[in-house]
Amino acid sequence: MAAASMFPGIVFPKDQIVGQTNGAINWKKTPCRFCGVGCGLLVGVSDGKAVAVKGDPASPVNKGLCCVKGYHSVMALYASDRLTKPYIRRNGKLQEATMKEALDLIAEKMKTIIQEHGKDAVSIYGSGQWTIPDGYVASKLFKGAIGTNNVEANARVCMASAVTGFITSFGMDEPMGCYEDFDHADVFVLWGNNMAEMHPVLFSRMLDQRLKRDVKIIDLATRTTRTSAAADRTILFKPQTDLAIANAICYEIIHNGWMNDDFVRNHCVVKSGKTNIGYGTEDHFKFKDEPKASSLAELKHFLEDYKPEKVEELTGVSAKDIKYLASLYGNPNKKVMSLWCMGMNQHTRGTWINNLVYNIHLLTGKISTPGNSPFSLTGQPSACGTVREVGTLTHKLPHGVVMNEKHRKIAADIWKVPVERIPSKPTYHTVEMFRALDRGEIKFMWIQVTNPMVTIPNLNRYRDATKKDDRFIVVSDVYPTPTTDIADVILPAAMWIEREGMYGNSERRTQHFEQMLQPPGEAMSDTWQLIEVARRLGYEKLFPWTEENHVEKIWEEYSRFHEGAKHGIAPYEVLKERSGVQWPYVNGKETKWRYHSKYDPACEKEGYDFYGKPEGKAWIWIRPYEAPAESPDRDYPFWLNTGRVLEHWHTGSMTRRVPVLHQAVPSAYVELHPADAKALNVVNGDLVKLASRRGEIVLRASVDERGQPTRGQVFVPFFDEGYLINELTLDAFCPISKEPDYKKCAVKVEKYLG
Ligand SMILES: Nc1nc2c(c(=O)[nH]1)N[C@H]1C(S)=C(S)[C@@H](COP(=O)(O)OP(=O)(O)OC[C@H]3O[C@@H](n4cnc5c(=O)[nH]c(N)nc54)[C@H](O)[C@@H]3O)O[C@H]1N2
Ligand SMILES: Nc1nc2c(c(=O)[nH]1)N[C@H]1C(S)=C(S)[C@@H](COP(=O)(O)OP(=O)(O)OC[C@H]3O[C@@H](n4cnc5c(=O)[nH]c(N)nc54)[C@H](O)[C@@H]3O)O[C@H]1N2
Ligand code: SF4
Ligand SMILES: [Mo]
Repeated sequence: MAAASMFPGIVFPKDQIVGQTNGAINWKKTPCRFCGVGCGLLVGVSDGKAVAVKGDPASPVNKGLCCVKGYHSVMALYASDRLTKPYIRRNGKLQEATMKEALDLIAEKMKTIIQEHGKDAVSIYGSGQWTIPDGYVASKLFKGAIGTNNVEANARVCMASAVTGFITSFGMDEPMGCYEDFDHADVFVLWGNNMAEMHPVLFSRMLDQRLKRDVKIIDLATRTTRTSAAADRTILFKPQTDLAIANAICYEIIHNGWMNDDFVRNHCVVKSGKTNIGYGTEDHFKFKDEPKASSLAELKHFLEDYKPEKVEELTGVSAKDIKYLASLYGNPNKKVMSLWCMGMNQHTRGTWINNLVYNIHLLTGKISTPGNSPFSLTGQPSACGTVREVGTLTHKLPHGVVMNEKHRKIAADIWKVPVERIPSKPTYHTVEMFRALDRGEIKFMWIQVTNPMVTIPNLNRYRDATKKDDRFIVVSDVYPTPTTDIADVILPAAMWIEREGMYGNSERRTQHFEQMLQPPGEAMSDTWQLIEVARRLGYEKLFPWTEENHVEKIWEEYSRFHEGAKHGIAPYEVLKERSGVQWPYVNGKETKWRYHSKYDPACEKEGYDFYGKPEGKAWIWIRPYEAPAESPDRDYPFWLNTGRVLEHWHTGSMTRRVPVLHQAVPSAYVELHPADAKALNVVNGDLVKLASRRGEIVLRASVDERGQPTRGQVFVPFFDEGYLINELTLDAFCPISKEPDYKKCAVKVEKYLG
């Protein structure tokens, strides 16, 4: 399998790193910088340089294995155009400056903008690649010190639907299971995630099980990928119709008597919510769901519309295949793990499809025990650890939500600020935050560890917004990007192991890394940049720590938000010592499966206890199929789907600077189905023009190469800043999670004749 490389580790040839080691290599542990799998790495440091990487055999995540990005990760520190100095835009031009000038200017701008336009005119847009201390300091500064809820992060465009899925079904965020489920499940159903390329080490872990036992891997997808090549079955469906497929599976389960009656009676309630909920494409869009008590009888009645034969045409999946899928879930002797990522989250009904996959597991009682696991995979190394747990979203606090007075009091108490300082209303979710910048309500935005001028949907509108006259944009990054291009101030950041920090991965595992290297030039950690500005704003008392002790002190303070059996986190010393520790960490013990008394000390009753919800009962939701915001029509006859490739990380700012990764996939392309290519008279390598209602792009056709979209669909990866596919995508989102749908919009496709 090409997915995960089996090399024992890479020591770079002399021409790639100047000052090659003379022998003594000091190995130190860290989580990988890249994906949410959170592999443990050992980085070899010699003469102040990172010179080698191998998988950490002590890490329960990857047990010594890495993928190509992990093995090459440290090379991403050393490209020749690393940002080492700050820049300030003067008379329209970015000019070198000193760190003091840059930090002074940021603080001064924030002060005057707050004075003239109010607190809600300043904002921060961070990342699931923020370390936990970065996110914690950002939240404390903006929510606790300044007093605005203008805090968002790119995990909104990645994991928000997963979060609202968890909250609406279970009342608490993050998976009940863990990676050990891979070692127990008999059936793996992948709901539109390309695991071979995006979560390669977990994919290898799954394939490894197939070598040892009788397991089945089902790839349910809208596009054939490398994952399909390794799966036992690929079932292709039409975009968005996973909603109907999940309901049809539930229909079959109930109809065939495969429901676990005892489990459902004792541990679940049925709810229904609003329907026809819109798409959020207009400014100021608002939506609030209203859960209503429902019943199994109503669910059964509702599911009559989803008989497999009735949804064949809508979904493009035969009744036979749906029945086959249902039989896997329904078999009482099989343990089932469902896995998903952006196919289900970047979806205008993202919360609903998360709910519906939980329904399948709840109806069959296959949940919260080893191998029975609806498992929402995370994308970024700390979308869980930072954005979800620290709560760097407009409505969130490190414990709970801003709307809840008790939660505001907890935060005010720990932060030592007046409780009135923390506003009780959320302001803007990510898309609306960029709209507010465009409208002029927001004047100042600080962007850290994210590259939105490549990754925000409907990009033309929001790029124009950043360039408006009285907007002030600060960008902290490690390399020049399309986002640093629009900055008024660029701050050079210390990257990953050039500073100390923690990440938290998909399976509730928190991982610490120490500072192993000196950052280049004046580069400074994102945490410390924020602290420097906080002090200039007059909040030195709230951020009293030193450069040497701040990470430890922040951890101690932050831990107070997560005490107790439901979310206790490990002390600093334990984190330093081990290759990751899972929460809830209770009395020195990790919790691997939540909501079952056998594994979870927070359960108050014997057996299952879904203690996030009243009476300890999980919610089964009645959620219909509703169409996407934009579908192909006469003028724009193709689906546009977008995503990633194995070798590159997101916008390619790091991986395209690693020669081997860059050479593997040097530029973006558009994948076409061979029959569509033929009809368009296009062969591999020809230039093709794609146009949506929002923008157009010309790129090289890829036919029968890595992936293959279904007929009537094209796929473009977004790693190449030379081809900004988000100029074409639509900023429609799930009304509950506010996560945009990057997987579906309508485009026209033609051969480009120059
Ligand atoms: N190599 C690499 N690995 C990464 C990343 C990276 O940049 N590079 N990024 C990380 C991050 S942040 C993320 S979020 C993950 C993303 O991981 P994935 O979600 O696995 O990857 P994507 O390429 O974004 O999405 C691809 C899949 O979306 C599915 N899809 C499209 N439309 C629909 C639909 O309507 N319903 C369903 N159910 N599926 C649909 C398609 O089947 C397609 O294969 O990867 C993480 N891992
Ligand atoms: N079309 C389309 N668009 C998408 C998606 C899609 O599937 N399709 N997926 C969405 C998803 S799921 C995600 S997660 C986002 C990801 O989108 P982004 O977060 O915008 O993409 P990254 O390339 O990860 O950006 C991280 C930036 O941080 C910089 N960086 C690295 N280390 C550090 C550091 O220590 N400090 C600082 N300050 N900077 C650092 C990198 O150089 C890079 O510019 O993209 C979203 N956009
Ligand atoms: S699978 Fe993810 S965490 Fe593991 S080495 Fe690869 S990129 Fe890093
Ligand atoms: Mo993501």
